[in-house]
Amino acid sequence: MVGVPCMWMRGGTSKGGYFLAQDLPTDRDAFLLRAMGSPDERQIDGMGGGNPLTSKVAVVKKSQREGVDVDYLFLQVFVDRPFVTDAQNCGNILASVGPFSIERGLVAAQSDWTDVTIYMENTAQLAVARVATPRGQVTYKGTAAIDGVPGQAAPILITFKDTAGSSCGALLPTGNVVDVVEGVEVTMIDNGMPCVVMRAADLGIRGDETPNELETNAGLRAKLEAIRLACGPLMNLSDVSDKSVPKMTMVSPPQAGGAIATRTFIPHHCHKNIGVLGAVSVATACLTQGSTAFELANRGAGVERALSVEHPAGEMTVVVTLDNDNAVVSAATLRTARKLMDGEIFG
Ligand code: NQM
Repeated sequence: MVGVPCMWMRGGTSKGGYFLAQDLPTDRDAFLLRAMGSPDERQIDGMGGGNPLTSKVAVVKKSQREGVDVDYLFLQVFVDRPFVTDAQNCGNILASVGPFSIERGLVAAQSDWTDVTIYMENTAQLAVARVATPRGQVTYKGTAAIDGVPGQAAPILITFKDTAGSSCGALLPTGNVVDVVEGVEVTMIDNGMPCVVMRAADLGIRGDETPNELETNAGLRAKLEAIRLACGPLMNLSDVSDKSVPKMTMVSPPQAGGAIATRTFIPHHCHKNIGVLGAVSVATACLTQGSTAFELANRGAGVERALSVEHPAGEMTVVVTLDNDNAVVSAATLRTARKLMDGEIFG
């Protein structure tokens, strides 16, 4: 049996396998399902951790594009279903793409920081990740902390530009700030991640429940899935039965001095935190007049605003820059990453 070179890494609050594109076999999806141990709730026969956040893959190659260092394709390997999808991006797994690219020799490290420009193939957009490289070597050690990850690590600042309409073709794919779907007012928005933003109260929850409490609420799950299936075609995502988008975010007034409180289904499990681009889209909804989040949010002021998006394990701060029309033109967030294993994987 031939092993495939692979690095296992934590990126932000997710983890998964990082591959060079050239190393993946031609039966890529079947191989990845075997490697992760899917479909199986526990993924006992593979590397996956029995949760969508630990069943993720990054495929990276040197870019041929002008001014771009590497191309990154994100793949979500479903846990309990035999699917691999490229229909979403992932800003958490993105956090380790910079270090991985330097470690694999695709990008030359500078001293003391190396900016890696990454083309995100899933959505045809760019991100820049600033990686700590003291004396020209990647380091994962540092003093930055992010909620949802124990301990401290080197900071990785990620900046996104022009993410509006990443998968849906427009920031507000229906052309409306609010639509009523299955009797619930929703804001369908895509500023890097297609999200359906709903008031928690309209779904009969408070908004401060634990992910476990929400996952065991069968009525809520059924309602969210009915709304999601109806929203997919309206968001230009066509039939989303076998896709991991749109994400379903329920918002409520901030509970810890932040901008907004969130609980997000991604889409069948409740996120223990919130996705990076998911948070950028929700922060954008907070700043979009008339949205389901607008009146609930502490929106701050000025052309540059730090919005603290609260989630079950703390918060994620999204720094947004606005243009004269108050539209979000760029967003930045802080992540950390760690190399966990470098070796061969067998599928
Ligand atoms: O929204 C989970 C994660 C994500 C996605 C998901 C993400 C993002 O936390 O950019 O990071 O929503 O599937 O890894």
